[in-house]
Amino acid sequence: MLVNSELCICKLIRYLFEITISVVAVFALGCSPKENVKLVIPLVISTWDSGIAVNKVAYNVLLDGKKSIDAVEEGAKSIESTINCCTGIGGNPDRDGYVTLDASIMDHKYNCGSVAFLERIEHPISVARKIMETTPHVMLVGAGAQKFAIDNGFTLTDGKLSAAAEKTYREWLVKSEYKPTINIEQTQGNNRSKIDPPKRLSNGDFNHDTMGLLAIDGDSDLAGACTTSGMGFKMRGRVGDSPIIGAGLYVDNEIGAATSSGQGEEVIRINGTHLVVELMRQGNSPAEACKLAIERLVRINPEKAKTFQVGFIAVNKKGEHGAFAMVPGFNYSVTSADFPDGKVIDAASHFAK
Ligand code: SD4
Repeated sequence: MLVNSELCICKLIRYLFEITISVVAVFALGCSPKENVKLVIPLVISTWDSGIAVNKVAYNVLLDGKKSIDAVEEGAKSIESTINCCTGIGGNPDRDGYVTLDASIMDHKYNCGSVAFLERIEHPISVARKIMETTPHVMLVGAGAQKFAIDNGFTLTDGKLSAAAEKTYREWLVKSEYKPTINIEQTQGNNRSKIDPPKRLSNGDFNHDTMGLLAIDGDSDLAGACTTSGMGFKMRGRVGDSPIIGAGLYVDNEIGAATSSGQGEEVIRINGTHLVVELMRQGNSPAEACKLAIERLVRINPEKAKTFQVGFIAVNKKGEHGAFAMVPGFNYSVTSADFPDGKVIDAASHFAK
């Protein structure tokens, strides 16, 4: 049996041990001691509620002990292989009836790769990774990107529209209205002009947009991926923010990572995700950083800002995550030990409904 003084010594030793662990954690994470250090890794976050299924794929890769870059690639591939409005070869076409794909990927060492205006390749995200890993370049576009893909063993698909895209395209042709509409990718057919989109389509599938995902692996290394068929019915040759490093995706392993969805032209204008990461570097939380980036867009043109959607999601090195959007309707998915089956979080927005 321990006497009082022995108990005190035990407590003291335990106390010193806990302090040491905290100090080590604080220094390892580069944050101030007053902050709550709770690093829940591995972790995946992604744009939209459709990210739940994507996160699951990516999270399982992380649980297998693989790197965050592998996780984000596998997650992105999983959605590229499904038929949906906004990613992969089954997505909505441009106004001339061709599906053109944009994608980017970035690892924890500032390596990055991207493709834009790529046609008839099932996995643009893997082509982006191949460019990153095997060429001295960051970005290949159009016919050159397609040739690179074929030369590297990717199969050329037949280029036919998916049945869903064919139907939506025919509906669109009736009016051929060429204007970006809020949350347009997250809406279909008659719902197209609603600000608040339905979470599921009438066939029960998740209704979703561009897929941007960010992961932290067991080594606390970050990576991100972003894949899209871009704005539906865009002008032929149009490229959005998703394949542009610093616009649709940015990863800085010292600080955090961010990705975006929505009107790409607006995101490019402010180098959106690079801005979000720099705002986190200045000490803002991920949600605050996303909000400040959105507010910059509002300041540029307050009237125009009411007419488009942009949503950012971000995660920092501590595993804190957040999002912010211009108008209501944006959400994101998070999967970690805290939410092993994933959780959808609605993003706050600058404008109310
Ligand atoms: C683009 N940002 O091509 C993409 C579109 C998007 O949800 O995110 N849609 O501009």
